Amino acid sequence: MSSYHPLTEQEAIEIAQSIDGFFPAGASLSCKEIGDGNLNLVFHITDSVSGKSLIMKQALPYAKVVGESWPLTLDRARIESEKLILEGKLAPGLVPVVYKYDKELALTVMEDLSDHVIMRHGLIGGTRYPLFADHISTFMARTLFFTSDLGMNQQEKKLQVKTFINPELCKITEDLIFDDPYTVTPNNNISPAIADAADALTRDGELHFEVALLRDKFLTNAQALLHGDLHTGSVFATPESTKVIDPEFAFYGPMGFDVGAVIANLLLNYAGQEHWSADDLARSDFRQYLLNTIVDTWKQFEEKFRALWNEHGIDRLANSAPGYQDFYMRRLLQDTIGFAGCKIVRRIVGLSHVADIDRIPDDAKRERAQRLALEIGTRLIKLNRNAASIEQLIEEVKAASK
Ligand code: SR1
Ligand code: MG
Repeated sequence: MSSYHPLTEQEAIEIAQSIDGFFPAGASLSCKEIGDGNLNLVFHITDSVSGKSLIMKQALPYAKVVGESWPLTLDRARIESEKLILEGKLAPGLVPVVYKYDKELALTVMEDLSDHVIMRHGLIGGTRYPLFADHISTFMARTLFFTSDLGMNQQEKKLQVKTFINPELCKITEDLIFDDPYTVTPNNNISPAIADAADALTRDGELHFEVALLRDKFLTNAQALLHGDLHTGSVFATPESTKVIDPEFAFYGPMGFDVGAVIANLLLNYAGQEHWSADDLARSDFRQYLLNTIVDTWKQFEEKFRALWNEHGIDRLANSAPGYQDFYMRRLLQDTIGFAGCKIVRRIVGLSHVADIDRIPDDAKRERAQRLALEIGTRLIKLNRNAASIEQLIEEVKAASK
């Protein structure tokens, strides 16, 4: 079974049975393909007698969301498994355990997190995650700091840049986030109700200037090893636990792209709260919770990143130049805000949307949510290089919501 082909559920069971010592000998396993993402097959394999279970994720040689006309490298499975293993060392307990990686089959076998829910779905259902800001800020501070030139041997880092070169997946991001929303292309997915707002995106020179700068940063700034797709669909959560999954877009890029992704997806849920009626107190309360989570996430991230730098910084000049750390952190905040804006805009007019908005059944409310998200996204993009505090982001969100 070693040459590459998409697995059947029965074949996935046979592979699971061959993993030494995981399931009891002779166990009668069940398997269900549960992948609901854009790119891969995901098999959930269980043994009802022992209660043991695992997940097998197999890359397809094309983007599932579009079909075989969009070929995609299988090497992303290697990148994902190697990044997950590294994250497990840098941020223990915050990612699933990898049991096995099969290069031929582009297959990663990992811990089953079925006792968690995809955070995007949890937020849509109104669940709050009081420990999320603490967990995700730890994850980002540790994975970004210790893979950057501030926190690891700078020659080893260059070798790691080579290992995690990921041109095909980066191209998806470059097109879908930093190009398509600002032009007319059949790749976009625009509701007719917001055609005027989408059209405005293609004619806004000030916006294009800022997006071009952010695109350049994404293309050229190998600052740290990113997760690369850190939205709330890449997080399994319970109120007590957070597990980051799906790092197949990992590559060396600007740190603010990961931090911005987290904030963008909290704000997409914020916009999706249009679902509830305007006088619903619960709506404004949940929105306030989301804004508080954004502020906590940034503040805790900054505090933890600075603490790691002060304790483990390896770059003499970066450690000692007066004002350098403050300058670096301010630039990182600005990048975070700019990338957050880009990630919001792409989920409204680009190829791939989010359920936080699209699941709103009422046409008028969904349109209001889309327009609000675009207003927030474009404001953040225009704010980015002038920002000096996370509170300025919150002010823009509040101004857009009026
Ligand atoms: C064709 S892939 C579309 C999107 O899904 C992934 O989660 C990434 O966000 C990508 O842009
Ligand atoms: Mg994914």
